[in-house]
Amino acid sequence: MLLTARLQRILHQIRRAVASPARNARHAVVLGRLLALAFLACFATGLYSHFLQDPLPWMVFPNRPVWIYQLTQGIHVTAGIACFPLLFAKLFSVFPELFQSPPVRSFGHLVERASIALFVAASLMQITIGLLNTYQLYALFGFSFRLTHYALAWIVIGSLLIHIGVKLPTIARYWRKRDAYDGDGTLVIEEEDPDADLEVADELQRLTGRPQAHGVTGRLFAWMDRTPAPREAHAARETRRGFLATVAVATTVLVATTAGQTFRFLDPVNAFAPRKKGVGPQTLPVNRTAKAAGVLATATAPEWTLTIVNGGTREVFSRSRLRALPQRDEVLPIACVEGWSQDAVWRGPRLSDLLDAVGAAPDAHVRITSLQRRGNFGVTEMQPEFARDPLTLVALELFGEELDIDHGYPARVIAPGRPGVLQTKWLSMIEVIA
Ligand SMILES: Nc1nc2c(c(=O)[nH]1)N[C@H]1C(S)=C(S)[C@@H](COP(=O)(O)O)O[C@H]1N2
Ligand SMILES: [Mo]
Repeated sequence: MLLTARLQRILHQIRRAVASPARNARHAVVLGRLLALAFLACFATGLYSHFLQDPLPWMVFPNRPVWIYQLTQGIHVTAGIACFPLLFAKLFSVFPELFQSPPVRSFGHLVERASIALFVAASLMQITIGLLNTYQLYALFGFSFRLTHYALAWIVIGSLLIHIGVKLPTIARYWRKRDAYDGDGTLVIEEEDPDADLEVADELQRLTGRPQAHGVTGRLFAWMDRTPAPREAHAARETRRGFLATVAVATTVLVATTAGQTFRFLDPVNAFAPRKKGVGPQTLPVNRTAKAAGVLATATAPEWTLTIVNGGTREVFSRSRLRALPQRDEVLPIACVEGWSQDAVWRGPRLSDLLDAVGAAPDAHVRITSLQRRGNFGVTEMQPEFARDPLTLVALELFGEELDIDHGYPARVIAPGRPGVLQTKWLSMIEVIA
């Protein structure tokens, strides 16, 4: 009993010590709304990206506008980056809640705190590995980035829904600004569970012989003496506004200086993104070079051919035979899962024409095999909506020049609306699989 009283007293004092006008339920709701928006945007665009790479058999994907994946993945990575300042600000604003006393009031309260702990841990992990991935550091993880990110996404969204459900009364109470502030702009604080806190305060008063302020914002009450002088109320207001302004500026600057890797109009101020438009061979960034993929020798071999297979039918295309086919010019973006993207002008025969050469059915799925033997992206699959898209090319040229070896020479796939990982470079074989 004495021990719990002492623990409660310590918690209570910590809470009073860390209380601040910037730490309040209204801020938690304002930041929570923005975070929920960012998380939902990341979740939806993340599912889209995941299923493009791992489709369920019945799934059919849109291929127009050609930049659809550029947009969804740009939103995914940009919203994920915005989560850093927003999440830290949110944690800052609810920090005193960590020291609630009593720490556990009921079984429901225990579940609530556990779900929030899970949510915080999972979302911190999620945005951190996501950010590392945009710097291509996933090789450091020792686990599959995509599967981990996908599994965590469900944990984040599930615990977020529980969190929103649990906090619904607070969210509703502080949703509208005019309900959260009184006539002269002073924040109105309502205790979530005043009885519990009152009990603690009474107990402490009994123990210490001194009156105790109660509540999450106990110190605020004490400091304002419940009827704050105008100067103090003004100072509290300034603190609150200053905090929100800082978060807004930090988030805006961070987004503005990184989103240029996706959104062209922000390219001039792209200072901190891992990628910059126009930087790379033939002015296009490269993820994996021919050297890293181990294809330098095979890709430059004069006897290189591309084989198209449909069951027993096979056609072998040398470079000159590919060149003899009708050539198409298409402007299509490379849109990497890491968030960078860039439009480029590609030239080569239609994949559809090559599939016709072996009599492939219009609804055939195909497997695309690269010269690359190591790594994950050497073999990819393509659904018929992409394989038969008239814009999908086996590209031989980029920006009017022969493909650079790092962009997939002698030939690569380029299709609209697909993640960069599926735009296979250094082609060797294309087979009908179903
Ligand atoms: N064979 C092969 N193709 C590949 C890759 C790879 O590692 N191996 N990387 C992919 C990825 S992740 C991207 S974003 C694009 C990048 O194309 P670029 O290097 O021409 O810009 O190529 C894709 N094609
Ligand atoms: Mo990529």
